[in-house]
Amino acid sequence: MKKLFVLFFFLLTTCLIVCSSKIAIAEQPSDDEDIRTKVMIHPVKGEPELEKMLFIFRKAKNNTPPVSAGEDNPSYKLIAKGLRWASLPVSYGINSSTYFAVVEKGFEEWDNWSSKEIFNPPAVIIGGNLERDNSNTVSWQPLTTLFGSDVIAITQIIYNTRTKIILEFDMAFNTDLPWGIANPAAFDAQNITTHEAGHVLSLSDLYRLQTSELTMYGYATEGELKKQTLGNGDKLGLWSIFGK
Ligand SMILES: [Ca+2]
Ligand SMILES: [Ca+2]
Ligand SMILES: [Zn+2]
Repeated sequence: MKKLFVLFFFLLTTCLIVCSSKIAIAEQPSDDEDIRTKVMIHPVKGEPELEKMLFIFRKAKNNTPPVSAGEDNPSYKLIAKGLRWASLPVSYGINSSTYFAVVEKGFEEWDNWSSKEIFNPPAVIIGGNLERDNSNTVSWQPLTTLFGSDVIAITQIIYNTRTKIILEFDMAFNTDLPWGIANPAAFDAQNITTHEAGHVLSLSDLYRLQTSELTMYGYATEGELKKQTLGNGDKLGLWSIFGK
């Protein structure tokens, strides 16, 4: 009788462990599922071959990354194979004097790991929008009304679906949230820029918790700085587009 009880207890414990680990696996967000809710694709008026793709960068949920998460994770995801700028370097303008230098650093982090010159030094601009106007812009704008109060930033790229040439990008940072430079209570402008610049290169977001230390991980928090420096997967993605 005692043996039977021990066996029963053993089976019950095993079942509980297996079941709970199954649930934990099921809760891991898959890249594709999450991307469907955070990427919007629109046609471009009067230009039937063109498409706009909008990436929406949201505040992190309180998920604890597994111990296996690290900067050496090799994951990356391309928006589409063969999508590219017709010529380099890409020129762009920034509408903020406060964050001008750190935004440039965010873009240049990708240049630092490539033998290609990908981005020109930025220009000072006034305004900035998400319009198809042949000008690549980085601007601070209120985004909460249109995209929700957890939206940190958005990046839009416009490309030709037939030739796969990227024609334009526009990036906007939500002025309804606190911004700063290495300020624990605010979103770090360089940290967020480095991530958003990955979309300009045609890299997509990653959502699996194992990728949480990479620049292209699709969530960020106030005070976070880790996206300023590329991880292994980010570099592998960069090199898959431009060569090493
Ligand atoms: Ca450069
Ligand atoms: Ca534009
Ligand atoms: Zn993103």
